[in-house]
Amino acid sequence: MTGFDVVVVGLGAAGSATLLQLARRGVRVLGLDRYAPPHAMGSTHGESRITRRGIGEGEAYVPLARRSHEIWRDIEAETDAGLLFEIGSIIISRADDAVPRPGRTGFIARSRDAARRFGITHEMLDAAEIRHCFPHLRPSDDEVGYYEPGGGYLVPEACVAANLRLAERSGATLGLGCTVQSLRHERDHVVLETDTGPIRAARVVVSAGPWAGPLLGPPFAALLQPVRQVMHWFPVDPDWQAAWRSGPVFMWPHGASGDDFFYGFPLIGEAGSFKTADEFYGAPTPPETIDRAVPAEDSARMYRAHLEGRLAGIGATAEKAVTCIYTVTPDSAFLIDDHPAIPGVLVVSPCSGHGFKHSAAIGEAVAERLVEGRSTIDLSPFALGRLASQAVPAR
Ligand code: PYC
Repeated sequence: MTGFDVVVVGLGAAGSATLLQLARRGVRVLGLDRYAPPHAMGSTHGESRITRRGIGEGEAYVPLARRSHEIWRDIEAETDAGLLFEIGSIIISRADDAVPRPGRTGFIARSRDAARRFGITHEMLDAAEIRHCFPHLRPSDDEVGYYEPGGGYLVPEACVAANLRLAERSGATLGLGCTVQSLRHERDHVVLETDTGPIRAARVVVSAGPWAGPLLGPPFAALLQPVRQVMHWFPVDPDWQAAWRSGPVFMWPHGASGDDFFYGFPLIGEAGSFKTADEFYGAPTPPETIDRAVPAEDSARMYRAHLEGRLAGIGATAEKAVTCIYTVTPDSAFLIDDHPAIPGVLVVSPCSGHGFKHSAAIGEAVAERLVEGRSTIDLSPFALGRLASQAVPAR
């Protein structure tokens, strides 16, 4: 196959957004995926993803989250799809978490400071106020909340499907069920060897999530580590469903170090169970060999470690549990940069478990970078250089 200006490899959150933005700019673009997105094999499934704008992971992300909300509203208007639900978001943590510190601790302080700096509407709530506003959330007296009324959740499968539908409408070609086996630079183009034959293009965007590392080779194979995660759905008692349906999404660092962490969603639609998860940074697990079964004991541990005593009106036995994959960098920040050894290849890995909310704007920024040579939103904080000497996840 020839005749494409750009091939996007991997059509999850960032890849589908990039495909759409390139097609809208008149670029002859082909999108490849080994499955048929939206699918449940990578990092873009599970019915919901948190979104918020006062981004405690770093102020470089704030413009991405804000712009993404605008783009999703535009896509909703074009497609009639329900993508973004601004039902509020809250981060609950110990009051001393209001003091900035590195890592998960200080998350509230960094979120609040970002919100102040960028004029994002927010409120600080004490424990009694949290319990009053959201009776199903039961912080202890020494905990506080950072509340953003404009936070909420995105529906990842609907976002990806809408991106792909609109991209095709703008002229993009989709190659689904196609696996890219290798990439190499030849003269003035990149050759992608795939299981359906070679493809040539001037530029290639690799947004292949947990499949990116092995495809890209050094140094990315060591820097992008796929890690298994589990999402659990627990039932809500009928008497509590109204409270649970009204929101917000929540993130809750706790424990002595503040490094115990879980997050969750309200009841969505007609569902009688809510989604919740913690984060686990065990041994890297390639997507091909990841154990997708979840033993009941995993959900029982989730209940005991995080939910019991903090959430009211819920059952102790999960109704279902589903695995997904984080692709983790050593510093948990995004990695978006040119491949130093394969000219023409741009690596787009907005990852480490906090990427979805930024993905619409990432797609736009990557398209601008490819078409115009620079992006309106600065992507330099996500450059490879910062990781040059790190190959092992630090988290
Ligand atoms: O980025 O909001 C987020 C998030 C919550 C849990 C994992 N990621």
